[in-house]
Amino acid sequence: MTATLRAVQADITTLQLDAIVNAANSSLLGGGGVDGAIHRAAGPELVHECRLLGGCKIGDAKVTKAYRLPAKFILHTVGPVWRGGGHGEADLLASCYRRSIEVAATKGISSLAFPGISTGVYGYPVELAANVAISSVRKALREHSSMTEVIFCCFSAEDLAIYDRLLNSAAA
Ligand code: AR6
Repeated sequence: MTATLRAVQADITTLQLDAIVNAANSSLLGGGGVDGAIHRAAGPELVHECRLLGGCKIGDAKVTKAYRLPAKFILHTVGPVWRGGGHGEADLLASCYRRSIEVAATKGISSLAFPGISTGVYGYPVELAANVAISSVRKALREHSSMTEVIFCCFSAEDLAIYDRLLNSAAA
């Protein structure tokens, strides 16, 4: 089966899919941006479960339940801080997308949405990050045929325009 890959503009906490991905920090204990929004919407049980996970390395992903969210699970991944691009940022960011899909597959998750990991507080330029995101997801989907729907959830219209353009170009 080929998964549908598309971009939408939305608040990721509202999406009714098997799972949403959180752009967390390595403590997994919450923060600002999408992480803060997810913790607020999921409720306080989420941080209790996160405390048991012992943190998460940059480029890795861990899974929790989604509590009060419409989704069933949350994949928590930790993106790299942008330091100019010469510090392995692209490989680490690609790993976030790959590991999220790998961990999702172990839970039988077949639909999930990603935010623009690292493109907020962590400063990764959006278009460079979107190229990494799209190519990493396409590659991972070739190995996880149980995944049927992957959404790139953009917070702004500008980010959505970038994703739409890249998804429609053969080079992405
Ligand atoms: N729905 C979808 N996307 C959102 C939402 C939302 N509700 N809120 C923000 N975004 P950021 P990072 C977008 O800063 O760069 C946290 O404090 C936002 O516009 O949330 O990976 C963590 O604890 C941007 O495109 O994540 C870490 O310390 C994208 O989500 C640190 O920030 C990611 O922005 C992680 O930084």
